[in-house]
Amino acid sequence: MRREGGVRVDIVTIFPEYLAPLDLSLIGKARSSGQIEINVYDLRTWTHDVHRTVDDSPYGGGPGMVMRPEPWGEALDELLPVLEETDDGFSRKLRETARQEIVQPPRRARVIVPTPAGELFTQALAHELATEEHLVLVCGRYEGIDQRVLDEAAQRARVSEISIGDYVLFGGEVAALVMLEAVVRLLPGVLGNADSLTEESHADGLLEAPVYTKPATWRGREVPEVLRSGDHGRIARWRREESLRRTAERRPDLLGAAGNAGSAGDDGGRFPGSGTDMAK
Ligand code: JAH
Repeated sequence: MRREGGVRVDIVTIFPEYLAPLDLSLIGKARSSGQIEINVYDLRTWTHDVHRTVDDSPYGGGPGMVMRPEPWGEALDELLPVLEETDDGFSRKLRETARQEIVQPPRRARVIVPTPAGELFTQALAHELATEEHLVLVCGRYEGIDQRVLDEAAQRARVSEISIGDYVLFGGEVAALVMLEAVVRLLPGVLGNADSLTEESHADGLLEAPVYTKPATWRGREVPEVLRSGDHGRIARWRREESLRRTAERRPDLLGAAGNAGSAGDDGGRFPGSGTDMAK
């Protein structure tokens, strides 16, 4: 059973072994400590023919195969609860109770479909997904899933087709792993405080400054003096400047984003591209 405030994740795929990394490291730990429930299902369990067929040729022609709707339909029938909603947003079952006490209506599940044709996955979306109580990740293969599956699921759940970037994979499994990793590390109690602070520092939408550890000199290369100075104000200014320099160089698209235009602080007219005495 899901603990209060916890999250349940169901993943459907024709390659359950692809999701084996979810047993490892911090996600594995979050699972075994009950902070998150993750279930992986083989789509072929919802097939009925002897060959356990999940694909067929595309209507309209074209290359490759498309995932047939029937197994997906049965899978989602089983995984998505049917919530009979009334106009007030409450299921009939909860309606009487809701009149008497403050009770939240049951929240519909969130279905995530990894696809290169989706909206872009961002840290903001990771934060949003971390507030859900039931995520269903639908991993397609081949040329994708018959669209009617997602259209029908949208009557029982909130369906989002999501891309993790502009490239094509063999299927949605690895993209599902990426999204889950981004979400699980945001769940309360999964990370220590130090890491939560790292998250805070990303809130300004800039790339992080370079990092160093001991030894102070390695193969003739020195750690920048400022980081060993103990002057926390100077260190903060240096990191800010390095962040801005990196962002301008590697991701100029991020500098137009809210909060960053004209936030160069004391490097005002020099930034970007003017040389300073900073280590590089
Ligand atoms: C490929 C189903 N944005 C990354 C991404 C996500 C999913 C897929 N490809 C790329 C994919 C084939 C079938 C999904």
